[in-house]
Amino acid sequence: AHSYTKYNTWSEIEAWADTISSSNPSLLSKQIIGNTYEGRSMVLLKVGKSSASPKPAIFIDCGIHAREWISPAFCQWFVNEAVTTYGSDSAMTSLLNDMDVYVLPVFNIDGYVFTHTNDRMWRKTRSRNSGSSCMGTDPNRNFDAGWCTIGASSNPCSETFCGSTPESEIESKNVANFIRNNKSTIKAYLTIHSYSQLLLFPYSYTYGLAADHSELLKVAEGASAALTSLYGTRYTSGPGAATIYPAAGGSDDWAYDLGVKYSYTFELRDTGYYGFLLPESQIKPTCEETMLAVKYIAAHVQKNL
Ligand code: 0X9
Ligand code: ZN
Ligand code: ZN
Repeated sequence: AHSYTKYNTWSEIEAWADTISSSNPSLLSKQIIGNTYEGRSMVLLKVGKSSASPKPAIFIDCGIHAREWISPAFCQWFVNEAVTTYGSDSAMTSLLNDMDVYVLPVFNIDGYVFTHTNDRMWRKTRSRNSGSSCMGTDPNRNFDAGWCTIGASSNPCSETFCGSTPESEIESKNVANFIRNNKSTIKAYLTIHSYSQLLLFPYSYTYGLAADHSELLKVAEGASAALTSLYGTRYTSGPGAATIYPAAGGSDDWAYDLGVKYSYTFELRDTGYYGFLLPESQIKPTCEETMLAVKYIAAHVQKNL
């Protein structure tokens, strides 16, 4: 059965998305943005008070990398916090009155399923590569942002294989199409990964600084401070290339260059003791502290609409 404090399977998440959206029709709606390589439906939840006119929005995705299980757990937590605190928490109420939040609970569903059934440490998609017996592409090297120029591999057997072309993966294409189609409303793009306790922003495909570098840094530092205030978890913020490593083809850089100014990558707990195998006992504290950072960024975006 589904629980917010365990790592749910894809079938539990899919059923949860149905239940929570039917139980909260005034705040939640569900749509399918396309299918995965193996034919699963990519479920997207729109969280926000219904309104006659289109609202500005924040897009959040989780589970780009299959083995980073704390990430989908956070997206589920966020949706639940939104529906349970709307009407009592003033920041959440104001946010959902003024904006919509699109939440993609699992981006790389085929990979996520594979980590439950075959290989807990799988990272990539599960597509076939012509001329190779190695499977999958790194979805976070598959976006059209300096594609495959640095920190990515053209070898299908690599964990950072960039794919045969930008958006060669149907999952990347579906997400990119959704964001392109809603470009005029999407004001922020947040993508949730693990691990390392970092809050990254563009660029990662170059050491050059983003045009909005100083604002992005200031907001990241405020968000990190909010996160730390709960349990003392320490985060480092900065541009991807200098803070973690240069790596092209990421969704954050792509969204930023499309015009989504507030583009951030979270690397959640921990710093490597458990790594990708973060115990379920850490789901609640990790999600609660991350909520504070996400709400800090959201409030800044809302204030600057
Ligand atoms: O390498 C990645 O894709 C991310 N780290 S992870 O350990 N979750 O794989 C960092 C992504 C930072 N942004 C870009 N490289 N664009
Ligand atoms: Zn990742
Ligand atoms: Zn809470």
